[in-house]
Amino acid sequence: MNIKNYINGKFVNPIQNQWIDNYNPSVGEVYGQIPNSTQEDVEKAYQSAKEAFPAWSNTTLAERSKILSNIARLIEQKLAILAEAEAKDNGKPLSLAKAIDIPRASSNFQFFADAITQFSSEAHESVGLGAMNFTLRQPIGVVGCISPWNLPLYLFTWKIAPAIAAGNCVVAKPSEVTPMTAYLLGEICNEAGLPKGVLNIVHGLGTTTGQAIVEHPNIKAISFTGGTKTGAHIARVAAPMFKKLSLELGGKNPNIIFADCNYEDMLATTVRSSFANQGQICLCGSRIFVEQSIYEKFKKDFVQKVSELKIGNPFEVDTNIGALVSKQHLEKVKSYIDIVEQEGGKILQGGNKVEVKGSEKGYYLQPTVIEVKSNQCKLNQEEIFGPVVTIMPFTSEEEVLAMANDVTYGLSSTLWTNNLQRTMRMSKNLHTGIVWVNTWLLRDLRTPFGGQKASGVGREGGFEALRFFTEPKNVCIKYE
Ligand code: TXE
Repeated sequence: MNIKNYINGKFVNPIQNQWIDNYNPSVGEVYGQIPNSTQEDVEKAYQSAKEAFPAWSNTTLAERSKILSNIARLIEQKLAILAEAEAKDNGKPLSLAKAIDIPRASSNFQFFADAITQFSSEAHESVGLGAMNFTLRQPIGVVGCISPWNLPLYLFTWKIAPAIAAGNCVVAKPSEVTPMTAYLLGEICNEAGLPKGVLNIVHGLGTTTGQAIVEHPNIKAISFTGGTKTGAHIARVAAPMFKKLSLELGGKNPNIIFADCNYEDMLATTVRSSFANQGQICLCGSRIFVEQSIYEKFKKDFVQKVSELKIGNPFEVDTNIGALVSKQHLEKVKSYIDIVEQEGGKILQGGNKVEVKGSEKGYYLQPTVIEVKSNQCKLNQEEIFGPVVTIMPFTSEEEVLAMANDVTYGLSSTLWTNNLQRTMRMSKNLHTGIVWVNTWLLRDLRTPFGGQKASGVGREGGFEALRFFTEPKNVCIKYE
């Protein structure tokens, strides 16, 4: 199954005719090829976007809103096809793609179809000076959107929807590891009536295709989600070009559990926040801290629940844990399990690769629970990004707050307590861009989304996203 680039509303081969294998991780086999686009392909995509920009940026908000709603509706209509494509490309359970990934991709477009009709600006009267100021928020022009392999269509559309809603035209690159649903989005955009050239999708490696987008002199803003190291590289390339940058990077998120929590709710949600999407979500609570008085009980109950999770082929209806996204990622995650002893840890559950019947060559790993003695160990300091969590006890708020904040990342925290004063104290002092209290991954798309420290720069979501994708201009008129 060869897929093509989507440029100027058409599906085209890469100019240099370079291709990369596309794997189905659940069976460990190549099932297609994707373009490894070069700078020439990116230039062609840029030219299409540039030509489409004058008309698109002058399209009425009502017209833009209608087209984005069409895209949202068509994604919903094609849920089954898109979910199957996602599960095949990423290895995640089909049930998860159906319940989360694809519906959220549709919501991303519907949300910004509505938001753009409500996005306003400010005026400031210079009283006594006979002057009036108003702020224009104009689209930037051609922008670049680069997304990762963990939530492919979900994160791809989370960038594209606000970018085009705000009147920009886009050169977008999905991860080369999970290109399929991005490819299918092209046809949906044509069917939805999106004018050609407004969205262009180029496939290929980050170091070639992604790099060409970031260093293109006229692509004036880059919205990126992916690894922290890659984000730092992109910032080095883009900074001297004074491009606007939105960087959503890795996380090493604390899950802090006090004894006064709603225990059953906490336990069920903690299994999800630990292992959803095989733990390949930057928001997963990968460092679990439990108040001493319930630590032994939690340890026993949590290990029991984790042992009941079903590892299987993503297309089996009762699969909870599918395949990891690639062989190299499986090896990377396993390399952390292999150092548990030397890091002073103890594997309480899991830790082994799994051979799934009928999918023997797939990339499967048991959900793994590791007890650690110190927050300073590599297992608590580095993003593993797989079905691996650590647990350790704490005895006071001060102690757990210090450990929670003592990492380079600052994306999200989860806090389980019913004590209001403690909730406010902890929420105000946790160094993360998001704090979930008595829940996890409950998402209101109006809220600012993103992290601090090594988890990135800038925020996505709601009007934050529309501000990122527009340039504010102050117009000051003297009339007296
Ligand atoms: O991200 P990459 P990957 C973390 C997680 C994971 C690590 C690598 O730790 O193990 O990042 O994951 C493109 N110029 N997260 O491989 O490599 C690349 O082609 C321009 C957290 O997915 O950063 C892909 O499209 N683009 C994250 C995208 O960047 C480049 C979710 C992400 O690739 C590039 C996923 C370059 N030089 C991984 N190099 C989160 N926060 O959600 C790569 N790319």
